Amino acid sequence: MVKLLREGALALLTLDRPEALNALSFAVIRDIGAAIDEAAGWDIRALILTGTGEKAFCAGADIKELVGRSLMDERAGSELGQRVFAKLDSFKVPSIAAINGYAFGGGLELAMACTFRVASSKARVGLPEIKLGLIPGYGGTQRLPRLVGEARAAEIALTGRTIDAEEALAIGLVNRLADGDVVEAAKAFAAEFTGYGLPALALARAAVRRALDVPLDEGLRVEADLSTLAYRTEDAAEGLTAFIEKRKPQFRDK
Ligand code: CO8
Repeated sequence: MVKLLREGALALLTLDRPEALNALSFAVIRDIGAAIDEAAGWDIRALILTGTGEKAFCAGADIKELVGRSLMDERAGSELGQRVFAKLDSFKVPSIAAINGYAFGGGLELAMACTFRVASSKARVGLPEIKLGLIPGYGGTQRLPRLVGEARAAEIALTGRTIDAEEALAIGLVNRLADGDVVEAAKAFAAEFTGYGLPALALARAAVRRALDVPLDEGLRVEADLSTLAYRTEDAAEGLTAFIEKRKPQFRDK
């Protein structure tokens, strides 16, 4: 139900359940977790996620599985999704959701757990859980405000309305719109950062991720610590020397 491929420096994870618009059954969520664990052992510089078919990235949690569960099962289900999606958030290299169509509910939550989002012009996203009498349970209420601000996030979660690709770009929910094939656009986006050293990429990501979690003075302390760490890398010595010698740096991920 999930395909994992390696293409040079990239891993490509594809949700492969087109007959259900790539909906997230609990088995699919477990498969995503296993695929992320497998990709973590690969020598890669970015991970791209997408969905099979023309129509959907992912239509959300498998609604048919959500009926008639116990309170404890419901909580465990939410925690499973949160845990698996957190693996993306903390994955060793940046991840990009290539949103090729619908990304609703858990599908948008999956995309939001990625570092970046690229959307096709026909992408449609939203958190429609409210229409089912539910609320998001895979991180949506926490990650959406961090991306688009509290007022917009509340509006999106409380109305359950559908957001088109242009609006998603305008509010910062996606980073880029794809002119043509969205996976190709995601690969082109990845190429903008995969040439840099992995230590600096990881430190920059870690510092930015802390920004909205801690008060400014603490965040600035984190930045001072992490930027000092960056100076200590061999890549920094190479980058600074290469600038002075007017040549292209050869980063070695050290
Ligand atoms: N779950 C299961 N099956 C689905 C889902 C889904 N989320 N979405 C679509 N499907 C299935 C349909 O049942 C249909 O199957 P079948 O042909 O066997 O009836 C097939 O996929 C095609 O779907 P449609 O015929 O509906 O296709 P349309 O193009 O007409 O509509 C839509 C596309 C608008 C995306 C529509 O399918 C839709 O509204 N889907 C549901 C979207 C939604 O509400 N998603 C949120 C789900 S809730 C959620 O994600 C909560 C996450 C956290 C919960 C924590 C719990 C532990």
